[in-house]
Amino acid sequence: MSDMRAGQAVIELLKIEQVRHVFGIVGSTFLDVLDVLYDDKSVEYINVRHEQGAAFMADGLARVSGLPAACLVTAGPGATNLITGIAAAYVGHSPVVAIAGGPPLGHYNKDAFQELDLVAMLAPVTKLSIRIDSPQRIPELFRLALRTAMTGRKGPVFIDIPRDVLNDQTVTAELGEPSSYRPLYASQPSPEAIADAVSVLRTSRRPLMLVGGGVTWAGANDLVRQLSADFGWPTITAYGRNDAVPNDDPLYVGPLGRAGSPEAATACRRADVLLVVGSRLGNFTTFYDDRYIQPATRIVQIDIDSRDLGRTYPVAVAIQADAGGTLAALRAALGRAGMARTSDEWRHEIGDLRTTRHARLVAERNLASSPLKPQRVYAELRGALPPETIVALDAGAAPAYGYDRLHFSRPRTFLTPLDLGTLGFALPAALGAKLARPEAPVLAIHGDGGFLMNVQELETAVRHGINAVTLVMNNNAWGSEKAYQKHFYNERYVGADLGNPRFDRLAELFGARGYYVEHPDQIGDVVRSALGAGAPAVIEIPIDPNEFPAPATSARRRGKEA
Ligand SMILES: Cc1ncc(C[n+]2csc(CCOP(=O)(O)OP(=O)(O)O)c2C)c(N)n1
Ligand SMILES: [Mg+2]
Repeated sequence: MSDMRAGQAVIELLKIEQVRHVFGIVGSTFLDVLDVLYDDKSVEYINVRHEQGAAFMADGLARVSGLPAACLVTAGPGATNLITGIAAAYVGHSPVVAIAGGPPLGHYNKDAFQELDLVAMLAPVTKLSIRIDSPQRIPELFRLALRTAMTGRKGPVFIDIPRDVLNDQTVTAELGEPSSYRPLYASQPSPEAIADAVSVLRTSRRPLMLVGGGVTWAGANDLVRQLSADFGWPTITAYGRNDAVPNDDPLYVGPLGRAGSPEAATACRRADVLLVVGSRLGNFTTFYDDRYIQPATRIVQIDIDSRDLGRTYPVAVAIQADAGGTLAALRAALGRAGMARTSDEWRHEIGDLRTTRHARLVAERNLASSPLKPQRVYAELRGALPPETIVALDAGAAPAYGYDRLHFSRPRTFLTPLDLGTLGFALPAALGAKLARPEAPVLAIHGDGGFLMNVQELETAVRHGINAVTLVMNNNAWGSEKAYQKHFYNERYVGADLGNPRFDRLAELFGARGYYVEHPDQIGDVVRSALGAGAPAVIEIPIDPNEFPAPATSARRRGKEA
């Protein structure tokens, strides 16, 4: 046990969880915490330009590092500005610890300055939302928050600390390791569940693994590859989870779902047993209907959380456990049961789908329009990006072409807004990613609309020396929404068009590097030099304003789809 100031207790409790960066904007409610960082340089306060940016940065850092990440903001608007980013972390199962300093305890329920019921406002987008109303409970309640964020399905938590709980208070705290207050061991599957899964898998003729983000959180990516190699099972990935499987694996077909690969969709329709590992089978992976998953397909679903087991499709076997423990147990049990490799016929079918996809993407290198089509931009990026590159995609049409067109080699290198479709996500998420892995090249991909939603964080990047690169495909429109008006409202455009400054010059005004590229042959060189520039950089590429993908979410699309 030792005595320390309350602000120091907050920092120490975060440091135990390897938190090295705290994101936010300075506010008078929590200066006791910030003051600790004047002397303690092991934690850096990344002071941003809008709290939404802080939340996306923390989310990006948590997704890339696998560790909890923290935001520290002030009461009222400081905390409400976080909400969209915290919602993104919630949808992304990302362990962000959001902390807001609040009005003094005696001012609650008086409509005081910057007083809002933040605990209620944050509750629906967090796993836990609490107020700490006595200094002595800071250690206990921080541990509750960290346990909640890091256990089972991970996710954000919110802590409201009234300013007088921090000001000049002393806390007596024991600073034990995480193992003293939260489980570090994975939950194992029941032997009966494994036996049932084995009997379903043994009857399959065309098994297919659908690999989701839970595999990466469980660190089970290698096990997926081993199972696939042992038994010849092909793999596809869930929406936005392309990095869960090395994309050059000969049995990987592609990403399923919205803007995904048609070949992965074909493989899914052909499968008779789907082994779903760490995926919710959510909206943009499946659309909840039978366009990919056929009614006769039997599903074995593995998830850490019972909430999503059998939630959107009936399952033959539901296994609530860690993906790693389950795949290891399954592999051993299948070996004991003498499970044969899947047929040559199925593997050849998969090989043909891979060949078709490859040829389709290679052909896009010949798209030579001016302005460029986004498809051509991705063809050039595939050749230019080193395999360890981390890519953050924004929402929007031009970024969406990337779901089927980017190549991933290792886990925790693909960050997307997932089913929240949050514009403004990519640039700040990329900054968080770069802080987590400073040695890795990091690229954010934006449309012009989404880029300007958090462009102010370029200044944060310059000031803190966070050298991520942002590529903006500019069609001077909210293109993805304009596409709906084009396809379903006879091109009657309302609220769809935008005007923009030159983004390369805007970047330079911020003190970042700026590049403007019109010719496809220059893309590779510019991307390489921006990634190596040792400074934050923005690359603007004007793109064809009439190139829209068919809108994806509408039921009206069904009839038009291959
Ligand atoms: C915060 C937020 N506001 C609005 C939307 C709706 N929306 C989705 S895509 C899109 C257009 C994006 O435009 P841009 O970033 O320029 O990319 P483009 O589609 O033109 O490639 C809009 C407005 C959203 N997803 N998120
Ligand atoms: Mg646009």
